[in-house]
Amino acid sequence: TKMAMTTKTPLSAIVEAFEELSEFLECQMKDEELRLDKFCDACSLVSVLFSCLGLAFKFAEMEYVAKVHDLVEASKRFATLENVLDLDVAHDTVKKPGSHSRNLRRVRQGLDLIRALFEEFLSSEVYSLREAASTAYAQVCAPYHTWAIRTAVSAGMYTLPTREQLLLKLNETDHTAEKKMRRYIKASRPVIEYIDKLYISRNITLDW
Ligand code: 1PW
Repeated sequence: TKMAMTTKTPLSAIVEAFEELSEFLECQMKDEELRLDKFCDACSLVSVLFSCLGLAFKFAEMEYVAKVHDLVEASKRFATLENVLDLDVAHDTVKKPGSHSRNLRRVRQGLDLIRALFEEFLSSEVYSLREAASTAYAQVCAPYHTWAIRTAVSAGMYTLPTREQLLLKLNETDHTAEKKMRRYIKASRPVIEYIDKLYISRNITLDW
């Protein structure tokens, strides 16, 4: 319909937000840092993808949304992602449950999970969403999750919508989704790398 053609789809909104972030990171002046509120705006849009996963992944969605919400709250006091890390480093709370730096690490995992999912999704036309999601999860999240969580996730995989159902929910076709997924993969990479560097440059390993 005409309406569908003129309304921005959720995937378009996500792609545009991450392209803006990655463009900023690519041409930033040395003294300009990524703003936390801007980062949160982009991350909030990704919640839509998690909400498309169905009831079995309600917990995953709530986890992601809760972590992003914590960072939105933090953005009222901290201007940049650097500021968040610096405070937690000073207080030795980077890995403390519930700390902003820990939640940032979780959100980063969510962004990377979607990147890996899209790569799997595009790697073959016959790939089911379940296969794509299982592979992406095994690569990005499983190494850091407890046995209980991993078990729940693998059971939940059987309840995922089909590839076609997901595209329908996102108001995309195979063709439109493919282009946007490629753009997200390209745009999210520098953002994820930037976040990793925040930790590494402060001598914090990423094995958690
Ligand atoms: C369209 C997208 C398809 C992807 C399907 C894969 C679903 C993956 C589900 C992830 C499940 C997350 C479960 C929660 C993990 C918690 O152990 C962790 N929270 C997060 C967000 O990683 C706990 O963090 P915390 O509170 O100990 O810092």
